Amino acid sequence: MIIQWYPGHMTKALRNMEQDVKLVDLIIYVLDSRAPFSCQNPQFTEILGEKPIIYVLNKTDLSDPQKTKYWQKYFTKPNALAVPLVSTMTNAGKAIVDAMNVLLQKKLERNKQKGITMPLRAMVIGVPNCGKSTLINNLCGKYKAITGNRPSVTRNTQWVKIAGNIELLDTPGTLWPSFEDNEIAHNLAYINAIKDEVLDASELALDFIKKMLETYPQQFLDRYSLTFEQDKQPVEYLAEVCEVRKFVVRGGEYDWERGAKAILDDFRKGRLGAITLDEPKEVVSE
Ligand SMILES: Nc1nc2c(ncn2[C@@H]2O[C@H](COP(=O)(O)OP(=O)(O)OP(=O)(O)O)[C@@H](O)[C@H]2O)c(=O)[nH]1
Ligand SMILES: [Mg+2]
Repeated sequence: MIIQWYPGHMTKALRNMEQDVKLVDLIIYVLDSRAPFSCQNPQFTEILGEKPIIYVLNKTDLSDPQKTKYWQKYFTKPNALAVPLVSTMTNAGKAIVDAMNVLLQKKLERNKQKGITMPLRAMVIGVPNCGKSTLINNLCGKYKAITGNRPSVTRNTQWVKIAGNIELLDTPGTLWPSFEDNEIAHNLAYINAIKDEVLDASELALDFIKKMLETYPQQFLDRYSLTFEQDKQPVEYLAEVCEVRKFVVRGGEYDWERGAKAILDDFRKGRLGAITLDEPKEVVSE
């Protein structure tokens, strides 16, 4: 299946980012820790330039802790820190403020010496539905930015003030015009960064089952009390899920779409257990 989703509001959002980046001291780049590599927007590289970055590996309540450790190292670079996080947890934002203080230490000291009281500004960016607005609300302790469990909830940029003379810019989630790597496109679809309406749920679920059998077979099989058999095809597993769940339509046919959506929903809500879709790419030194 070829996956494509690049609505007009994302082009606009990106153009705004090109302007707003000039106003900020730092970037808070939110990645979904279940697919942090896939969440990297190739268009950002040029826009962000040399700005310090906090990579937030968000939703670690849903991802594989071993792989998160790897990705944390991977995204720790000169001038960039990586922070694993659960943005929905009270006080989770403190780790971000701490990271901000580390990355901007020199600037903060200079400002202090000169008696400058300018606010620190950060732009919060990332793919749709990765938790940008939730993180901002966590940091300000109030529901200032609209959130929702579907992609493209935030449609306009919005400045939000938080304690410590810090201002955060919420931005709409953005993707890029074409996914060169189909696996990346699929990972983004599985984590619900791509609108479900542009996807074929049954096809997506079959691809997902194939991936689960390769990477987390036991977690997948256990969820539906299925047994592994060599040569059993994804479609046969999907049929069994429909059977177990009694997803049958009139005439006794399986309700394939309902079964497909149930599997994707189980993954998205963490009911298949802790799963990370992006495999470590290379050895990262300790
Ligand atoms: N399990 C879990 N869910 C989270 C976490 N952070 C955010 N969410 C949920 O993810 C969904 C999307 O959150 P938003 O903050 O609206 O995401 P966003 O990045 O602002 O999305 P757009 O504005 O659409 O780009 C919401 O249902 C949040 O409750 C987390 O750490 N763990
Ligand atoms: Mg948002």
